[in-house]
Amino acid sequence: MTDESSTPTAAERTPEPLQSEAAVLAEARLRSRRAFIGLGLAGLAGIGGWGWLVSRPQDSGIAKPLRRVLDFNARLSSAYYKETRLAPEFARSRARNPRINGKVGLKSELDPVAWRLRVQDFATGNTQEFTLEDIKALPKIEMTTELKCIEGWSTVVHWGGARLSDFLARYPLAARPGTPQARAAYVGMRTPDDAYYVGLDMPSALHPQTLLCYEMNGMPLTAGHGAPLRLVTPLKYGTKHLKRIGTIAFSDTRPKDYWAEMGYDWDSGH
Ligand SMILES: Nc1nc2c(c(=O)[nH]1)N[C@H]1C(S)=C(S)[C@@H](COP(=O)(O)O)O[C@H]1N2
Ligand SMILES: [Mo]
Repeated sequence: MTDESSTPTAAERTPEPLQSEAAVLAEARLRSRRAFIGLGLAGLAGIGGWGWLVSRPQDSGIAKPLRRVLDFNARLSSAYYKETRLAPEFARSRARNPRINGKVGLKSELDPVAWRLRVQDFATGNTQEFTLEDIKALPKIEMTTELKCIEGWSTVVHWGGARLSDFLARYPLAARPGTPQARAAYVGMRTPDDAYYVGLDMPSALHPQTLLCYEMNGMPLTAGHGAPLRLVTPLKYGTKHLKRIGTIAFSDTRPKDYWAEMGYDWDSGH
């Protein structure tokens, strides 16, 4: 497994990638190496009977221990590649305002002062609340990426926000009880009214371009685009870019997903 194998080829790249891609990629490699080691330790713990593998996602439907190990190895490599693949980034001058698309969960008025991000601790089940200031206190990341909708349109957008991975490093709420270096397998997010909801596998959630965004094209998010905080994850279709995040929770089974329930691919990667 060489580093070169995970670098996008010229053909895969869309025009005008930024130089910063190299820096982001280097960081992604570093992070995925750490994740690789972390998953390896967690795997050994499971084989040793400490229960990690047993508590892995049920949708794998695997019964035999050997099968578990094989499947585990497959997941390990898939996690590695997911984290090192990057969506192309564009010159900021190409950014436009996307259309407002999808208003499920945005029907009611939202008081931005009263809003809190509610995150359920995987280990204890307790809910912790965060203000937008808490999110803004994390390192600010800006990126110009393509928002692709399954309906067939796409728009280059300049986003500003915090990495979900930085949030989960600062607040280890996804940590697995007893094995804190390992995390829950999935992240679920919902609007405050629970009307729209998405699920992400943990490698996608920890991807360096998966952001909790509070700015679009240099301006605070508008209500229609998901104020005060929305998800942006440019390796996936727009369906996963949940606007107006209310709640985040972690699980070992796939969280429910609005568009997956309508028959769309659960991962919705592209
Ligand atoms: N809360 C909520 N978030 C949502 C949706 C929705 O209906 N409700 N639609 C999704 C879809 S299908 C797309 S393409 C993007 C569009 O984001 P935009 O309105 O900022 O262009 O939002 C996503 N996030
Ligand atoms: Mo969409």
